[in-house]
Amino acid sequence: MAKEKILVIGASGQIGVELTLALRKIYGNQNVIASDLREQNPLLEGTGPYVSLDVMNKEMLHVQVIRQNITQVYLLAAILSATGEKNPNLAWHLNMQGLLNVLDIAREEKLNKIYWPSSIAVFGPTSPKQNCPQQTIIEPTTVYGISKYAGEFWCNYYHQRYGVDVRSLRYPGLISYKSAPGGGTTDYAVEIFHEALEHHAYQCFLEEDTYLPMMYMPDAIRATIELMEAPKENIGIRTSYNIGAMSFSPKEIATAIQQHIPDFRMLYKPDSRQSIANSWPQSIDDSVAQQHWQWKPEYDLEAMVTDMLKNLKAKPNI
Ligand code: NAD
Ligand code: AKB
Repeated sequence: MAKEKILVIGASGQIGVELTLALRKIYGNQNVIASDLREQNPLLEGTGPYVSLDVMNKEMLHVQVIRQNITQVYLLAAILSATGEKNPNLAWHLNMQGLLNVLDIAREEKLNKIYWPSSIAVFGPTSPKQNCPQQTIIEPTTVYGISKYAGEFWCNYYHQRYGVDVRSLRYPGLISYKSAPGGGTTDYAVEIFHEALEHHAYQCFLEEDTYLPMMYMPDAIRATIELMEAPKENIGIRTSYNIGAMSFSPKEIATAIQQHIPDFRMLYKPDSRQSIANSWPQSIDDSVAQQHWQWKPEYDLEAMVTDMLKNLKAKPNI
């Protein structure tokens, strides 16, 4: 493998922690530089270099890329759906300008590869609800979804016009035990585990029959690495690939948890996140990713619930 030097921006977040650790295993600890606006996540401490970095400060970002001989950037800094609706201007600003800063530097410094995640939030109420296809009507109604859809076309533009090898996945809601989620509509599917173990009860902010596309973090990390390692000629989609794994409702995940914690009780008190969830598809068609780079998820609802509870019981302080 050619020597790569990777910068992960937003490394202290829900995905960043696990992706940084996975990349360090592949490329070597010293070759993966974690960076974030906030302090280093404790799980990253002692595993490799960390720099404090604001992706909005293009000059400082450029200096770091040159100084550290960076060849690849994974850009994870963003404001997610629920937080974005509280401050739409800030969400648009960070989600767009952060991406444009990275794409510009990638073009100028001829970086090898860029990774930037999109989301199932690009889809809106007019997209198909079931098995939502790769190409379909896309009319997002959240600022987060609008920023992701615009971002996808910026990636496509920088690829076509400047040859930047930027790759992207439309992640579903991600479920993980190592680091907390950062302000999304699908966060209930992580919170539920902590509350189930601690209090044997959870008050869900979505209605019981709200189906959403979801994925367990190990599958998301593997998908990301498989996409990034796929031969260039296999990457036929330069906006962003649909990927799927499972679809469930709050009621279904509660029932799956009750198989392990029989007295677990679920209460429902929908809030403003309900309308965001209602605007998204319930399940995703990822057949294009399957064809282009052989994507295949491993975890279904039962396997994910079993693994989450096993890990959270073993390390309750995570
Ligand atoms: P997160 O909120 O947990 O982490 C984002 C990180 O970016 C945080 O640690 C934050 O401190 C950092 N950050 C914020 N502003 C920054 C700035 N100006 N400069 C540098 N760092 C900054 O988010 P996440 O869940 O890890 O998501 C990462 C990416 O994946 C985002 O683009 C998100 O839209 C996308 N995504 C996530 C999910 C999910 O379920 N987690 C689903 C779909 C897409
Ligand atoms: C969110 O809920 O905002 C994220 C996402 C699906 O992009 N988890």
